[in-house]
Amino acid sequence: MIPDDHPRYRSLVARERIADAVRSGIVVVEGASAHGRGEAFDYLLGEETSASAARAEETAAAFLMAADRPVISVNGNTAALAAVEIRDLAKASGAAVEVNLFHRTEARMEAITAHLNSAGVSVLEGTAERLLPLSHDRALCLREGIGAADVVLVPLEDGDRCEALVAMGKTVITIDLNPLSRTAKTATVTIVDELTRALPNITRACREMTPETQARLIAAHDNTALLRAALEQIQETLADALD
Ligand code: PTJ
Repeated sequence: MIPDDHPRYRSLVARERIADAVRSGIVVVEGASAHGRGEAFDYLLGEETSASAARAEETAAAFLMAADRPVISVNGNTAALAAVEIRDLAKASGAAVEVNLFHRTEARMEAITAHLNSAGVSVLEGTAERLLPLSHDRALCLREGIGAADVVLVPLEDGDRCEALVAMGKTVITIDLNPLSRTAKTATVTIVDELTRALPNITRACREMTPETQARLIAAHDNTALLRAALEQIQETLADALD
């Protein structure tokens, strides 16, 4: 039991969810390590959505709403932490949801799909094909899902699939607390924010999007500026740490 007046309540609940999901096979042990890395970067970012992250979230919503075939790619960590938030974003944006795993087994595919279904997410199913030029199982995706998508949201991603999707001409949006990761540097839109803070903000922006705002955000988008702002945020946190 985590007392709700604990100063690190939110972080402890997230950690508990990851631990439970490791026990149920939804998250791999490596996913717990990825979560810890995210926590460390979140500390350095001040554990709140910065102005530049909020801008990235609005821009992500603009790209999702402008897409013909948007897809949200879900891995174990994302399913464990944010199944309900994924449901809400899928509904607000019209995006399809596909499970795509680095550590892929049929048992995990089924467990994650069942977990998402129980949160009200409708998950694309079918026969996955090796459609991406990658030697690992993230290459496996659905022809009518990620294969045909023009915009793909890939939270907590590893870099080479992001690169492959961009090379295929797709717009790739990522959510990654590490602004130095290969994914962060390669994606079209990088949201340097915590997953469960970022998703509701994107959903709200999708619901409120107007054609004018959508066009303005897409035209003005500069991912390097967003990454630079995230690094400046970390520098500020460090500079103010002992004040
Ligand atoms: O479920 P699978 O088999 O597909 O495996 C998923 C993991 C996460 C194990 C796999 O994709 C992986 O190894 O990812 P990486 O390369 O560790 O990248 C994960 C990135 O997400 C890291 O840069 C973390 O800082 C970041 N991250 C971790 N937790 C969060 C996060 N970013 C946003 N919100 C979080 N809660």
